[in-house]
Amino acid sequence: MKIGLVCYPTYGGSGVVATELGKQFASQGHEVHFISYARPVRLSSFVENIYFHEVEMNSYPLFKYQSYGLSLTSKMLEVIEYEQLDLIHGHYAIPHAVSAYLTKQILRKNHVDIKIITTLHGTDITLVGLDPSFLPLLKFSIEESDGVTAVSEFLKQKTLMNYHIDKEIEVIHNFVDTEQFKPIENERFRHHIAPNNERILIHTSNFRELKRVPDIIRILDLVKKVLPAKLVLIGDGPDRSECERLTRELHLQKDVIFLGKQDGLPELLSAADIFLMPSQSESFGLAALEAMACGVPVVSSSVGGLPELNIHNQTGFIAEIGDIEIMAKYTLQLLQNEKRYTIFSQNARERAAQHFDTRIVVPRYLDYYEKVLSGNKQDTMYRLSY
Ligand code: GMT
Repeated sequence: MKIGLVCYPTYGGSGVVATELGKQFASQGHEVHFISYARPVRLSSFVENIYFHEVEMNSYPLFKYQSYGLSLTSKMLEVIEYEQLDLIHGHYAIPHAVSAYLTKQILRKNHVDIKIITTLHGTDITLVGLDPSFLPLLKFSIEESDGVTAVSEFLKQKTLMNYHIDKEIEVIHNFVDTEQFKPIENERFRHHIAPNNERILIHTSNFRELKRVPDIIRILDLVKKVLPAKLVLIGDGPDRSECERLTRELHLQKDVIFLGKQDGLPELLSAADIFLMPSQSESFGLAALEAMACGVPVVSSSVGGLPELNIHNQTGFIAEIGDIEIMAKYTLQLLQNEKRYTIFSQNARERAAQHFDTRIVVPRYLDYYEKVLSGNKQDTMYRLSY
């Protein structure tokens, strides 16, 4: 199959899912064409069968605001025609589903029928798309997609309810390569972070407000009143400065380690004891899944799709948004009971491997592609000129 994957390239779950999906397809012999404004972060080196097409932004004095959606449409038209793609799969609805719709209409005029699939990831539905100015456009472009998937049952229901969408939505959860994300001994890193054998809490995100990273620093503060602990924060984003300020205010400079954006996540996650995710909104929680695959139990909020991943009192604990006291209490319950901790750690790893492993979830996307493509009775006809 020749597959076009359209995604955001930066730190963020949707780009990671698209990239890992593309790598898996390519390893199975499919030809994958990524379309984005930059090379996706997890696609740092050459991979056989993967091609990358950069969306160029043309500037012109008249255009005070450049339109990424239009530039993306032009690039999609070009790639579909010249590479003769079978389908386009957009990750994150805005603006990918809108550009895909426009592309489809333009190609139709040339008797080319390209199938478009949209995967809804989270804030495209729960935040950005709800803006009254975006809502009708988003609803329309989702309804016009040939196939729509959502990364959790929660997100599916939210989409059907908030947008009054009359369409089948297939739930395909996030996935993780459990041969890559697995418990890995990393004494050097552990000793560097916690030289006196302190317990290690960890969090990875893009530090947006909805991740509630300041809550994590406050949780560390409470945990430290009972036992020695450190907090490793991986990633970067708008809230980082506020988090550094709070760290100073609470006199935790020596205990909170800001690592910024990092590669080599399996080694770093494996060195930690607990992964914290107190998000305000989370459609699934890919970062938590990656930690679980490394055998790290998760203490999270109960929002969105998190309960579909993190099973309360088995793989970790869930609590109400903002309830940092209870999150600290749950963290301590695990850290102070070695036997219980070991069971939770094994449960977390097992849940990741048995339900969300790449080898289980990726074939579901391929099956879904086949289903959508088989709705196409006519053979796709390619014409290179308009
Ligand atoms: O918030 C992020 O981390 C980025 C965002 C995205 O769409 O790029 O992530 C969303 O997609 C991930 C992959 O499907 C999900 O695991 C995250 O839960 C989801 N984030 C939110 O819903 C806030």
